[in-house]
Amino acid sequence: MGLLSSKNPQTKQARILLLGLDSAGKSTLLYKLKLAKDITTIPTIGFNVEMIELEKSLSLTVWDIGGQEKMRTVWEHYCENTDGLMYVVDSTDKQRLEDSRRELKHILKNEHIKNVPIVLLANKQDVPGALSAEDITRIFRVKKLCSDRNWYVQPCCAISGDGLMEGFRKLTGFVKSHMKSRGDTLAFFKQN
Ligand code: G3D
Ligand code: MG
Repeated sequence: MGLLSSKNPQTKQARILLLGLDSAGKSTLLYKLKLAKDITTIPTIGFNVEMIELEKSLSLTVWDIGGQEKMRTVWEHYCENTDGLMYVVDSTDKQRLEDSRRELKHILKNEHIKNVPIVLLANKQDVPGALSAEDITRIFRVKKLCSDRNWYVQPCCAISGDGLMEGFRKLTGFVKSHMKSRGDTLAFFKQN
């Protein structure tokens, strides 16, 4: 695992937090994107960091913080300077949906990520009986929870990779407009 810096000096860097309960599929999807192949995952102890460049102008540094109960308490320490959130939900783990929603609701209150865009990944769509992206949107009450930011719920399967690029592309678009609006605000303050 390495943190590569982009060769193109014009490339902007965005910091993305990849969150979700343990076993949601965070590490699987990160490595699927990075290596474009399946790997055997081990439970994340501490964190993994990977750099993903989907387009020339923006490079995403994705922080995969562990989702075990004791790690969730440190999520908020990683919020500063975050430009985008990717929140992974195990769409088959109906027993822990409420836990997942509660953790998301809690982290979204963090001042550092106010208005920061989010994509929720409704993962494990390959499993029969998995809840759909629409189900997750409704059960998580996403419209209300994320009313102060851009959001999108993307169905995916981290093992096959289906939906992953779509989810990260959506987030990239959100992050670019978020960075632009933040830049515009800074420019406004400099002028006035
Ligand atoms: P985490 O990093 O969020 O804790 P992992 O989760 O990436 O370690 O994944 C936890 C388990 O879920 C792994 O299985 C992994 O293979 C499985 N998984 C991840 N994504 C998918 C998916 O889209 N579909 C299916 N069917 N399984 C998935 P194991 O058996 O190694 O615990
Ligand atoms: Mg992991």
